[in-house]
Amino acid sequence: MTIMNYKKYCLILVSTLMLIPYLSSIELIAQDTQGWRASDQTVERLSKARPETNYYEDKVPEYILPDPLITLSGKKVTTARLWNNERRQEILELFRENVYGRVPETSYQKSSKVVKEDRDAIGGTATLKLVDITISTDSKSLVIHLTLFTPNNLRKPAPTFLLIDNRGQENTDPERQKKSEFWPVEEAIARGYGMAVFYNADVDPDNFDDFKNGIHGLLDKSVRQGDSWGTIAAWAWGASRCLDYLVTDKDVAGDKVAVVGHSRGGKTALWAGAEDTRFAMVVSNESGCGGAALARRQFGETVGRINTSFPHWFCTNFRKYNDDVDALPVDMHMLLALIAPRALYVDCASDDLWGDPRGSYLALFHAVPVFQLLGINSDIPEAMPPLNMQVMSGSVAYHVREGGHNMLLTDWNWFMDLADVVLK
Ligand code: GTR
Repeated sequence: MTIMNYKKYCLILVSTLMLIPYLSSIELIAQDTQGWRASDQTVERLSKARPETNYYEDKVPEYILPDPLITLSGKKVTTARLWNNERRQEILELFRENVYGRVPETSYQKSSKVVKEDRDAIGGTATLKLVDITISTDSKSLVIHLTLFTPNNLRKPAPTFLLIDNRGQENTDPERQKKSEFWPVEEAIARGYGMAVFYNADVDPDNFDDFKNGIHGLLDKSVRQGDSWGTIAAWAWGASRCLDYLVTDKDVAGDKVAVVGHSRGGKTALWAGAEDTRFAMVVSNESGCGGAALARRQFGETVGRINTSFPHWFCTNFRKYNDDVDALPVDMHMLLALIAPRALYVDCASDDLWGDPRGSYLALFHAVPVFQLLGINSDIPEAMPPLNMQVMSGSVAYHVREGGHNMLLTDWNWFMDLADVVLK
């Protein structure tokens, strides 16, 4: 099935329902229009591979989500003013305290230097810049290597995607000898977008060494606390340092930068967008647990599991909820609400049940009231869209792509469809 927007999907749904009296088989209708659900074979196969993990919808426990629009003191948030002045900050603090951790206040110096510029890249269609962003304290320093392509034929600064690369530099070859759908520069340039990328390990290596290496080694105080930042918060901070440079580059529209991440990078993109409201758009590709997926559903990867497998990603306070996720004072719909009213794309893949496509959609659904409060005309149904069909409404969009855990050109094209509406 090809891509369709939400309006078209609703039109088909309504016209199909009107046909009900004339069709002999209701099953046929259900198949054509029903929202995505995981195939039974996939559920069985994944359950066999990980018997301790729940992949069955009917085994999802009952849960109650905290209301993003009621303050801790019980006030109903009915105005944008109350959201902006009180509730947003309250939720941000809850995520800092309980999930991702706080950035230390240690002072540091920062400088950026364009170490290579080629105005004739990609057959003359683009300008390439390699930028070294150096972060230093009195005793140590590290360099974040930013690669940036911008289209040459635009008469104005380009809206730009900044990818947090968690997959290795073979996906982001500045020479364009190796091409990867994970970062499809040529296609984005052709559609009028800049493409920037940094490698997450430049900021903090993705391994647990008790927070000695990377930016932790530069900025952490000697004794870490339960709310000290983890590696995801460090990567998100790195994305903001790249944005510091991008807003100064005359080829980039600094107020139109979208931060994009896949999986652990998707968790990071969401947190970067929550912490740094200069990002005009956030793309969370298959971010799963600790990203867009509702933690309380305990479907696929759980809080207990992720904190055990990846003890460095979150703050240590998050471990308190390993066996009692209902005690968590937030859930991930509130993280998505922190992006409002800016643009937000959440997507999943049909075989990636570990990342809970339904839980991610529901998080978006339950975040939408905040977008509405802030004046965005977003309205999505509680039922999921069918496979390979995009729901786009106001500044939010969602799709489930057929296939496995990855970020492909198909996904990027749909991200750019939302960007065409909100960033151009
Ligand atoms: C998995 C992890 C997920 C996801 C993924 C990835 O091992 O359990 O949360 O982040 O890695 O980043 O590809």
